[in-house]
Amino acid sequence: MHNGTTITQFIIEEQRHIDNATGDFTSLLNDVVTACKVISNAVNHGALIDVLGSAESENIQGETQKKLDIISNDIFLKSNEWSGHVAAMASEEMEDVYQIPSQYPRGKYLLVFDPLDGSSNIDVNVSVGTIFSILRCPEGIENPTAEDFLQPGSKQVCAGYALYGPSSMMVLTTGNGVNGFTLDQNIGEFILTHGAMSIPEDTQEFAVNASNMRFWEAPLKRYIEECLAGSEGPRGRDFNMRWIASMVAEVHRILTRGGVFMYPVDSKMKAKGLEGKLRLLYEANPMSMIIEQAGGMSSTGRERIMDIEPSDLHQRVPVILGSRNEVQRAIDYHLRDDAESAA
Ligand code: AHM
Ligand code: MG
Repeated sequence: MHNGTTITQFIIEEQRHIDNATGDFTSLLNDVVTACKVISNAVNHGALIDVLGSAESENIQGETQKKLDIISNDIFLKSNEWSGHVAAMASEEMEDVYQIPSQYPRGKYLLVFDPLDGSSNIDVNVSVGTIFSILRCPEGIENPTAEDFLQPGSKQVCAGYALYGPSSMMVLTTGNGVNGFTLDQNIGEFILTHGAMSIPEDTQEFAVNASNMRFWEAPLKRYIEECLAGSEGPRGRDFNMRWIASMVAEVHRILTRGGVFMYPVDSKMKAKGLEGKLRLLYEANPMSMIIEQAGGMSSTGRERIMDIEPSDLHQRVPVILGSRNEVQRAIDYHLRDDAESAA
């Protein structure tokens, strides 16, 4: 028998401190939590319910979709369209903004999500997750368009992720610190297990897909080469490397024991006119809010991610986030390199 704080209790208690709170936001978050429980259940059952493998379709980014990408996207839409709290939704898996069906009332929030991040891991039974972000719908807008979603990350009302790993967890911020909840499968509730999560300032662990190293820009190459040189190199200490290829799992590790995560822009992407791999609205902004709220730092290497004014719903950005002293060092290398090239 548990007697811990459920996520619902936690959210309601947080909202009590906010003047004029109507309860809309609490209800919206409850629906998001429900969606994540349903996705968690589908991920857990995997091959038993025939949800693994490719769907043989492509998303707007030209990436092959997994069956679970589409199932998770539908679960998110269906869980959140009916309540009257959401004005419109946008997802990594959909080209256009999702309008609330006409039989339902519209609310004051915009819901943005990556329904199943890291889904290339799903068939090999490695952790995946859901990432979400909540924005306010601009005043007076009845039918939100893509433009209404183009708000900098600093305007997010809430950001969170669900991690479907050895245990399912939900990690959440509403701008007042970061808290983690573990799903108790027996009672179907997320219970507060990781209060006030915070990221150590220093770390000896980095996460990057090093197979792309030859395509990177000079400052990132320098940063990683110095880490790899270990105690014999300029850093004078050994570093450890991890790469799960699942951003949610990577960020969760950093929130738990520190580290730095990097998905830089490289010359292959630039040749295709892309500014990175990860998406600003669905991945970079929500994760940046969580990382900053836990005392970490998040940057493209040249600017704070949450300051970027988005220009496109599916915009991509380079991402460097985690323990602040290492992120700051990577930024310094970028800025120094830029200054030298300009001189
Ligand atoms: P996805 O949204 O299509 O799953 O892509 C995002 C994922 C991140 O979770 C992860 O950090 C990265 O892609 C892994 O990329 P790679 O396969 O190049 O290592
Ligand atoms: Mg993703």
